[in-house]
Amino acid sequence: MAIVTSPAQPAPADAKPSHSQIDRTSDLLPGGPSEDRSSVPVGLTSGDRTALYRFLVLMRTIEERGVTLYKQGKLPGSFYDGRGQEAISVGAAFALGPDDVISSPLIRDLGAHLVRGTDITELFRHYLGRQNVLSHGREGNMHFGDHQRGIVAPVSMLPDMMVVALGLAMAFRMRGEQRVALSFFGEGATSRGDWHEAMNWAGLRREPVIYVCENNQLAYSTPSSRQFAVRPSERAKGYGVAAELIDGNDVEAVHAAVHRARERALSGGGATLIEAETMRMNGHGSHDDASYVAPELRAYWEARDPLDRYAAVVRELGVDVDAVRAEVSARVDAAAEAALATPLPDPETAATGVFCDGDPTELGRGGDAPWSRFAGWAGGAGADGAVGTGTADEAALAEPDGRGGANDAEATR
Ligand SMILES: Cc1ncc(C[n+]2csc(CCOP(=O)(O)OP(=O)(O)O)c2C)c(N)n1
Ligand SMILES: [Mg+2]
Repeated sequence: MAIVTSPAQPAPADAKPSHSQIDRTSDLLPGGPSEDRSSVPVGLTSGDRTALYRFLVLMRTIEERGVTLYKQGKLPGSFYDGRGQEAISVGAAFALGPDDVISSPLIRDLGAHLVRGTDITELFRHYLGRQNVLSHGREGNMHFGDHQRGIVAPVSMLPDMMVVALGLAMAFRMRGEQRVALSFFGEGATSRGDWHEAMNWAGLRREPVIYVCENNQLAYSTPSSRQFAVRPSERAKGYGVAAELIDGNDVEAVHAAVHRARERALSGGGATLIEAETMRMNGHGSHDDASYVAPELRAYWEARDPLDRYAAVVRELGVDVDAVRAEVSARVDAAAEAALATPLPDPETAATGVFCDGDPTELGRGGDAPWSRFAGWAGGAGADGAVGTGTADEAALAEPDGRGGANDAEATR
């Protein structure tokens, strides 16, 4: 039987829209089928919700400071941030278990590092090119990871880390380990060949991998309407990969979708692509004023700011959001000041650390993962309900009200 792929009636010669029509703002606004979203919160305690809010505020506050430092000429290169997209990396990382691996957080995904407990003074030292444990002052962008925290450092070629995540997932499946790999990437990266190769293999072999596509409407200055005819979550069917289109500005929707994808992966159901719809609220980097973004598009998303929306949720729980913001702001101030007072690396060390010295460190720390809300259930370091115990930053984020612990009555998992 013939498969008809073209319309029965030929399109009139003048039907092809012009670029100006393609680029009209209304094409970029959510509506129609994309409004069909699912957001079932999974097992979040009030302590979890408070922690999620703090992580959102922490990411926003750190990145606002980064932009300021760049504009003051104190931060070399450029600064890349995820303003407006905080709910995605925070919500996704928060849904992972202690053995799961992130490969990798990219330039909009600082929240994933924060959830796993990266020290924010070290982070500012890294941004500023000072001596630090993350990159030793070798660069100031987001190219760092932490094997002990189960984070693989990214390379810039997009979306190569999808393929690395796939390899990790294959290894987990072949070894019979109950672990998943999660990869972040933008919608622009789905136009590259590697995306198709990774999706094909993930679907074919039912790998335990979670792909989180951040559809922030733009790839540098190119709108999605000039990137592809079919959105990534709809394309997933063609590869045998489960897909969800979600509201990327709703941290609990992101958390729930990643939770579902993880359950699917661990039960042999294979890969999931989550397309999280959002908006990049700043330029591609701080050097880009994003003057090509229509003001009404920005206003539409500003009214759906993920922090404002979640502040309304946690206020209902009795959280003093102003106090959280003030506390986070003070911590970020202190971290930035400490980083500014840190010396640059010794030029004599420029060639050290280029190649791996000694044995590679283990990827992830299993049930001893202090960052994981699942650690308590696994009998690990989180059993006291703390977010994490590894650093002063983690301790400052800890909530004493039983977040994620084994005895928490609100936890449904
Ligand atoms: C293979 C490849 N080509 C080009 C680039 C340069 N580049 C870096 S970010 C970017 C835009 C990516 O857009 P998207 O994937 O939508 O991510 P976003 O920046 O919106 O988060 C480009 C073209 C790259 N890093 N890798
Ligand atoms: Mg994009």
